[in-house]
Amino acid sequence: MDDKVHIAHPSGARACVYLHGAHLTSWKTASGQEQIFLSKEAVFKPPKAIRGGVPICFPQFSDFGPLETSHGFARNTRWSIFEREGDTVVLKLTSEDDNFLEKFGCEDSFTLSVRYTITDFQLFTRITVTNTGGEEMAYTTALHTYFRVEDVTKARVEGLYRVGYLDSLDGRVMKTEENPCISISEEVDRIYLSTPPTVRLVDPIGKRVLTIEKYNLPDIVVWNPWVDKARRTGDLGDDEYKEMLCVETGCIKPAIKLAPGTVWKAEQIVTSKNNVSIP
Ligand code: TA6
Repeated sequence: MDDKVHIAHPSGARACVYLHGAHLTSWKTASGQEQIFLSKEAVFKPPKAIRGGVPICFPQFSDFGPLETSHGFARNTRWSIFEREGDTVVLKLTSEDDNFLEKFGCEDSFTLSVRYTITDFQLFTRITVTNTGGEEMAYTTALHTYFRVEDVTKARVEGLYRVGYLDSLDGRVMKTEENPCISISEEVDRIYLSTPPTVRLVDPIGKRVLTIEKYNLPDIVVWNPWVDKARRTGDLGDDEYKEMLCVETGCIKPAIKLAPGTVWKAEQIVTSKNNVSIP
């Protein structure tokens, strides 16, 4: 059985999703432009997470949870296809799919689904978590999206002005964003909390503006490894940090608490404006 699914839109837009981690690795808009970064060194061999694309961090983001596995296990596990038609695919992972208790210490009973839909210039990602157990479950989650940029030193993130963030490069001390636009000239690893519903990623050299809208995903991580961390990352080319910028929407702090038998939904909508001239 193939390990990836292709979805397409009549406009010519198309995307590719691996069953391994329900991992979107490519999204091209109707203009044919690739919006997602994928490392040339990426390893497509479970249980290694694919470097680039959209790793789904669940049931925890980084070490924001009890598991030893950073970013949880959903991104390293094979999901199954639940629904598929044209411009949409729905993939599912349930706690019955594997022994996540023995392997990772996860005691929860859950169903996790992700629904990708594309239009000519938009990517809709809807996440649904159902607590199928008899106990409350707590989790953190994020869409760890590696956006493609032509030159990260010229790119910027807008919309986080005066938002508080945990600086992962400084003991996760709480700081406030003092710049209306976030630009990248060194390693950046920040967890912005309780962010506005919409932010923008501007890629002047690529002539693209990506508008990221989110529902029920209050937090945003901005990450670029820069030179040294890129060199230390085996599945990332030394210079590839220049072509990527992670803007990751999620629920990181506080964790989500889901009562038995209840459902949690969240959605991210990315709209890409291509061939725009940007000052
Ligand atoms: O989202 C930012 C981050 O938590 C960074 O600290 C860095 O570790 C990145 O994720 C990549 O993590 P990974 O486990 O995929 O190498």
